[in-house]
Amino acid sequence: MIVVLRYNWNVGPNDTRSIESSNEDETVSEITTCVKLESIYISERCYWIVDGKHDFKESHRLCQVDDGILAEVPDDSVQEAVNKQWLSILESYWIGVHDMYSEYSFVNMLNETITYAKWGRYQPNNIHGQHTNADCVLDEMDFGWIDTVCSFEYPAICSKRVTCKFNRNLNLRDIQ
Ligand SMILES: [Ca+2]
Repeated sequence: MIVVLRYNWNVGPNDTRSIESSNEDETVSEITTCVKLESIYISERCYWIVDGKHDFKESHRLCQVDDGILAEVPDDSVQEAVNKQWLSILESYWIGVHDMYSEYSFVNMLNETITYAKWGRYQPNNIHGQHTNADCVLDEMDFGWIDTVCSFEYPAICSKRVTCKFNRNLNLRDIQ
């Protein structure tokens, strides 16, 4: 007899994963969660906010302390979920996008050229051309992304890539 077992687990407030197995001897369970307090899971990443306001580089360092980076925003689903979660509280915050290395060539904190952006109107513009060091990107409520001066102090969002892992120590028959 083939028994199909389905297990569901929550990896975030709106994200449920499931696994199926036809083998009772297969041992599977999910162990990856966003463990940091008040972090949320979106698009295979955990997101959380940095305490206080800091400049861009210090914000990134504080993300790294918790094994993350200044936040990746890879697509609209992440942009909208992060905004919904925190913009009403923070109004604006650093995300992990900058053009420090080459003007108007924006990369993330992994030095990957960004493939998604949510620029506000007339952005990026080096603060209307008045600054040549407006190289760090802020997400502003009701406006979108702007490039501004990296030494300014703002709140920040961090992210960490996570993948679902399977713990082979638990037998399905034991957890039915
Ligand atoms: Ca710039």
